[in-house]
Amino acid sequence: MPKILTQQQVEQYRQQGFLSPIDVMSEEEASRYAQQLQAAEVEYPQELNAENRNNPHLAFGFLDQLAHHPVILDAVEDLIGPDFALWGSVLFIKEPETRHYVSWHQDATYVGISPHDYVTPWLALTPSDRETGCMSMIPGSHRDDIQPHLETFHDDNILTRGQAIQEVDESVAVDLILRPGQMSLHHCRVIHGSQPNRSKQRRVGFALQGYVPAGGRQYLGANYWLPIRGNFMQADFIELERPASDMDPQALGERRKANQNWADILYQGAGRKRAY
Ligand SMILES: O=C(O)CCC(=O)C(=O)O
Repeated sequence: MPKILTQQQVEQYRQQGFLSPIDVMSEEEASRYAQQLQAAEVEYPQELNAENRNNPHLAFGFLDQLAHHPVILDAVEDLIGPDFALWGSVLFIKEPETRHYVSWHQDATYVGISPHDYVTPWLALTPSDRETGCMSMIPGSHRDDIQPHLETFHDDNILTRGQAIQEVDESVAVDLILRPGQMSLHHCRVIHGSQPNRSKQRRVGFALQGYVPAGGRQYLGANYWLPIRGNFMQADFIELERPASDMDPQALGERRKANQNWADILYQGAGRKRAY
């Protein structure tokens, strides 16, 4: 018996590789989180900027709260079962009227986690629609293998290697339109991407990337995990600490450790490396 999703929604995720929209919180509450984020960006510009947006939940209490939000976790549990950990998080921010985009890709290509049964909730803190550059998904593509990705390193591409799948039937793509406080959930192998933000407002999404069920492990780098529910950890896994308060030295250390591990994993074998 699912906790908050309907059986039909669980089935839809299995068939299509994504589910959207799911209400997590009110628009007002999401706007308060967006304001908190903006205040933190002003106060700690070295820790939150375009080149430093990975794993902020390890250093900021309000983002740790989102990573443990009961609605998000109940939906995740409905999709992957009661035992899971979080691998990491990314703030996907597109500033107003900018050219930044995300090319068609499958998350599982470079992240080194096996097996491919983990899920990413993407929570909108501002409106995410066609004008602001919402995500689009190719239904059912998670049932295919990993496709060849061309590493473009294009300046406007937000992805680490600017990796892009070339052969995609865009005519079947589904746009995931979210109001602030709603989330989508996507499978680690579904093909997805997003267009630039043509609007006059920021588009802010917080991706919890991803929640991994028991039995999952990292095979390209260290097994640093934030246990979330049930039993996930294995003997050689290392537990990450939650932040006791924003930016405390322990929390910063945890985030640096996780980010260094991510860089080692995400750029493994790459011809070039960017600053994020
Ligand atoms: O925020 C975006 O536009 C893309 C995010 C994405 O690719 C992801 O969450 O896996």
